[in-house]
Amino acid sequence: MSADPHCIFCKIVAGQIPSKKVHEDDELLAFHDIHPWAPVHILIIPKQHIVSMADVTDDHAGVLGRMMALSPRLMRDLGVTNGFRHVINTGRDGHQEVMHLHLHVMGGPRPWLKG
Ligand code: DGP
Repeated sequence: MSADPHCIFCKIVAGQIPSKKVHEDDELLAFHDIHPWAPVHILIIPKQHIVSMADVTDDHAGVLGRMMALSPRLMRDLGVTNGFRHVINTGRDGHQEVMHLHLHVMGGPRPWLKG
């Protein structure tokens, strides 16, 4: 799907809203979450406007795999050495607030890692 002019993350992709980027390539963008739940908390997003996991089909397997595969390198680059956590929220009941698919990657020594 093409960019949604009302989508915050599409605006971040377009450079219309600033972000603390940690990675960018043709397909993906990664940046620090504005409300971190952990000492290191980044979001990895497809540049393409995919609303949520509920919209994912087999055609998205490649981009989803590359989102996951990117995460260990970014965590290493950010100094996370003792493990990290992935979260994808989907839809209203899944606590998704921003309707552009994103992978939360969180690391650092915190009690939340025990939950
Ligand atoms: P979720 O509940 O999974 O949709 O989480 C959305 C996350 O996006 C939340 O942790 C805060 C983050 N977020 C929302 N708006 C912005 C923004 O403008 N910039 C950045 N960097 N993060 C944002």
